[in-house]
Amino acid sequence: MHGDAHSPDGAGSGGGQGRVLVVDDEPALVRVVTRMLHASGFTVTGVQDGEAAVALVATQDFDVIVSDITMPGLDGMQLLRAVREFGLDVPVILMTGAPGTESAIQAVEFGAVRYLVKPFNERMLCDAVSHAARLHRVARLKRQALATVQSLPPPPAETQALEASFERALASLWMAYQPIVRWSGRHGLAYEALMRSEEPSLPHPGAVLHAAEQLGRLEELGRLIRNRVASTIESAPWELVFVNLHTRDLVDDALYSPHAPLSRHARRVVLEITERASLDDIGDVRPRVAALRRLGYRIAVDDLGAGYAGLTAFTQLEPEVVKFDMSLVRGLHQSETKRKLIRSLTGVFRELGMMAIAEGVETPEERDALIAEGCDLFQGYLFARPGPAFPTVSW
Ligand code: G
Ligand code: MN
Repeated sequence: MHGDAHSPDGAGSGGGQGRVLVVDDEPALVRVVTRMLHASGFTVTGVQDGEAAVALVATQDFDVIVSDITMPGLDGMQLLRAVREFGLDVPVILMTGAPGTESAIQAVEFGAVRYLVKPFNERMLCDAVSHAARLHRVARLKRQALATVQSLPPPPAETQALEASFERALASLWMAYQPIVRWSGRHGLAYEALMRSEEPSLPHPGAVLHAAEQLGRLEELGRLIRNRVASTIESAPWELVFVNLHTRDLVDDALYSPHAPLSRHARRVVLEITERASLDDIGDVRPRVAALRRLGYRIAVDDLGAGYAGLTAFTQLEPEVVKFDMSLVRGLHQSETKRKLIRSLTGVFRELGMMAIAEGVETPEERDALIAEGCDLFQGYLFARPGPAFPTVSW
């Protein structure tokens, strides 16, 4: 016996020369074959019918199967077929008193390794099984080689560091909430959920998102955010919660599942889709957005006026809500151009029946200019900074 048991591919692991399954309806033959193979260093399991053999190969690893052809119930040929249907490449040796040509052809088709014609002696048996065990080793090594060649090169140190940062960001992730208010009536309308993390190397939400993008983990991040919001939403004091989606979230099946934690609260949720990113890569935006509406979600276009997205995205989304980017709001009272823009936009969105929210309102002058131009829904540091659930408003 040589060192196969300790070979890196694990062939014959725990079984010396290998693990053999012996199948024959004659108990005496099972005993004899078992004794012979055992003497040559194989680990042997013996069973007396094809059904038992199928059950075993489905749950255990064998290097070789030695089976009688003619058995009551499931015979050797059917066993061979079942093994191949499992997708197993374990070699099968068929024992027979008299091999017919027909069954021989069939057996070869299903990958029987060889026939052992009874009666056979110990050497013939052990040679056949050793040969088959080696073939199985080759099959395993080929699979490993393929996996090695196909697998991506190990990530460079930079990616590993980014991965570690991202893991820490996920572990320390929390949701901040910022009020959205209706000025007339001093009424709290909604909270926008904003991702925050305590990871210093990813100091703002954009950095966390960028890391997720580079690591191919946007889906995971999006789900975590939505599930966090879902677990808090019941204690939200006002009607609505706004949740930012990454465009990639639009192709995550989990978003559309009625069983997803956030789906159960969809009627209280407005999903924000930013104008900063293009929707061109998402082929079927309309049916996706329609599916979200069927779940009960409403849609907001975020950062309006800041993006490169033309009208296409806007018409595809047909949002219930639009949010003016803070660059339009900043210094509004000092810019006639911005005032005109806000006035026209507010007017047209009112005609379209869409809610318009001004983001990033920082000063009373900006607020008053917005009010003068017909805007009534506000979000910004002037009213409340984002904070742990749920900050109160300073009017
Ligand atoms: O892309 P989106 O509009 O979702 O981003 C909102 C971001 O703007 C949040 O990170 C939030 O902290 C920030 N923010 C909210 N209100 C204000 C504000 O009044 N001024 C500034 N500069 N940033 C704000
Ligand atoms: Mn937003």
